[in-house]
Amino acid sequence: MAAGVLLCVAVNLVCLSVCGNLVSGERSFSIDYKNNRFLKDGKPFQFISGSIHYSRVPQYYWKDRLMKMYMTGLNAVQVYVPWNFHETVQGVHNFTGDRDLEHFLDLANQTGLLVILRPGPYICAEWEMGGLPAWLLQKPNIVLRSADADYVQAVSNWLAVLLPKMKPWLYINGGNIITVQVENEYGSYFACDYNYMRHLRTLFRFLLGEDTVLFTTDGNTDKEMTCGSLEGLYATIDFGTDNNLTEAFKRQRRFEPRGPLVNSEFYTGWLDHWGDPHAVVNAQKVSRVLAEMLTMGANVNMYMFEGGTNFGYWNGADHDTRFRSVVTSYDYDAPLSEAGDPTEKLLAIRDVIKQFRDIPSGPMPPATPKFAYGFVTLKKVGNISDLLKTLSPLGPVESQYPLTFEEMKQYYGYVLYRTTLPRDLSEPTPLISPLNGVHDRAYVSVNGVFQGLLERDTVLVMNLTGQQGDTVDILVENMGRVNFGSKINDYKGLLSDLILGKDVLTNWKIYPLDIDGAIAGGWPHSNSQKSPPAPWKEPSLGPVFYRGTLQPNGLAWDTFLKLNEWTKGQVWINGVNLGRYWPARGPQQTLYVPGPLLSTTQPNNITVLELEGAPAHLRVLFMDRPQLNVTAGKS
Ligand code: 6GJ
Repeated sequence: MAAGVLLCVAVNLVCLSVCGNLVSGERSFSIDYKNNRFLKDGKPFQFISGSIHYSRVPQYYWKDRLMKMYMTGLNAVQVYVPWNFHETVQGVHNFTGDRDLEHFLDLANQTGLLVILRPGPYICAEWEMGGLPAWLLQKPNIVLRSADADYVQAVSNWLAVLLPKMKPWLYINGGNIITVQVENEYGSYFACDYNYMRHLRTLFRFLLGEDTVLFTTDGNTDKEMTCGSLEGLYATIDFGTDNNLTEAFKRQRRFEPRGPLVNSEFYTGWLDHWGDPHAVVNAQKVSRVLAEMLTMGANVNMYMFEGGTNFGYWNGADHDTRFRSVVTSYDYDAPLSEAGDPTEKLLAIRDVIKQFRDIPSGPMPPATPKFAYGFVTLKKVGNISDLLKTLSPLGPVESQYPLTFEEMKQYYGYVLYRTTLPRDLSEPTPLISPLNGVHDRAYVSVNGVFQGLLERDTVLVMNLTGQQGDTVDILVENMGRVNFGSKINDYKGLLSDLILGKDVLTNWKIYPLDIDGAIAGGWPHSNSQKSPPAPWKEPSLGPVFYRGTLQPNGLAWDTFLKLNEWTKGQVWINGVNLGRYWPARGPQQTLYVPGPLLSTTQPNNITVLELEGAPAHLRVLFMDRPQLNVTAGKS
């Protein structure tokens, strides 16, 4: 009897180690180093995945997008978790509504999609500061993405909140998360701090358990793979359509001689910066290279599959030779458009996947209906300088010298800096930030009259005129913090003194502006908070608020807002901050308006902050299609 029991136990142990829990019927997901593949429940598994960012799609559309991804034949989705989206204010965690990550995971599970989770804590993603919360910059000279004690403490506190929420969602625990990425392309960061990565590995292991498949992703160079990979974390690589596949996967093999081939970010498109041409990637090229990788047995995640939108102030920026802010649309020329519409690229990808696995039978869910609601004429509410009681109810902070957004403990949007002219300026007198310290755009008015702007790296001087004692208002806009490279500790506001002629401007009144809070409270549409009618009707230059209403017509369909001949600003509809517009630069000319945010019965409140100059007609247009590819001067 004893021998029989021992034999049975021995067989079980052998089977468990070779086949992965077949015996117990438990769920398992692991790496089969012998046969260079993943195993799911003991069987060979190849993921065909697509990236979707829940933080860029309103919750009411999550199921729609996931269903379209499933019907394309994907068996997994790859998801970033932006730390600053969930802990915008230090110590205050928000996982509700559009931030309800577990609801998103559940919808993916219901749809039959596994999840590749990428919780960072840094994620890049053309997201504000690469997902890191700006309050980290409270500590001057903090070394982000390193073993810096303050940074590591904040990271540990965050992951101690997030990862226990994720543990039940692990596939091995009954959920749908099959693998978890540690950090993001760490090899592309200057610090190359192995102690930081070791700390993350310890944290992830402790909080998720020893059996989770943890991995890293790095760019297609030896240096990046060297600094980004770490023993115990499976090293994967990312590259687009213009790379030599054999060479790229040979590079991955140099770091993972055994195990599955994985391209964690196969670029199906690319991002747009304001002022650059709209980026596109050829659909045939994408489908051809995808077919080649799947033929090699590689696991592929398509970045992006559904890009979505940088609502509010969530866009990031790049800083290579100069600061370049990412546009509001994250369409990315992805297989699903920003509005979730299937494209020719999606159909081409589906045709490829059909060659490798059965795809679900049934129709591809169609594009959501779009409606052209037509023109709305806005009315002027007032100059931002005249609205400070509403927008900055606690009043200004007084300081001899300018304070940054971070010192003001306001991290996003706009801050108004006010001082007075130190002397008469009968001749145009240069105003400069000698250390290029305007982060990122400053709109300058004297006694409420707009006189021009300064822009980081681009417009470093402007001329002022006026009389001693005149009020100088400088509205500074955070255009999004750098999300890639060594400049991610991207402080905002007036980072250095402003010099006017020979004078250093001092004695500042600095107004943090809670525009979103005022609008959420009903301003400027509600009677109780309606601003007095502007003394004049025609638009004026500089930062001015306008309002209007889109009358309901019984439909709440997606639409696209075009601000033709407007210059640059921000739009809110029914209290939702749709993001930035900048038709004067492009290439984005329309803002995506998700239908469900519109009312079918009540007037839809439109609020526009125009920063430079509105057209005389004050009209905006709701169209039934997007326009993302018209760059200024190149239309
Ligand atoms: C990835 O690295 C990143 O992991 N990536 C891009 N990198 C730009 C590198 C410039 C030298 S562009 C699109 C993606 C996402 O940012 C992703 O988060």
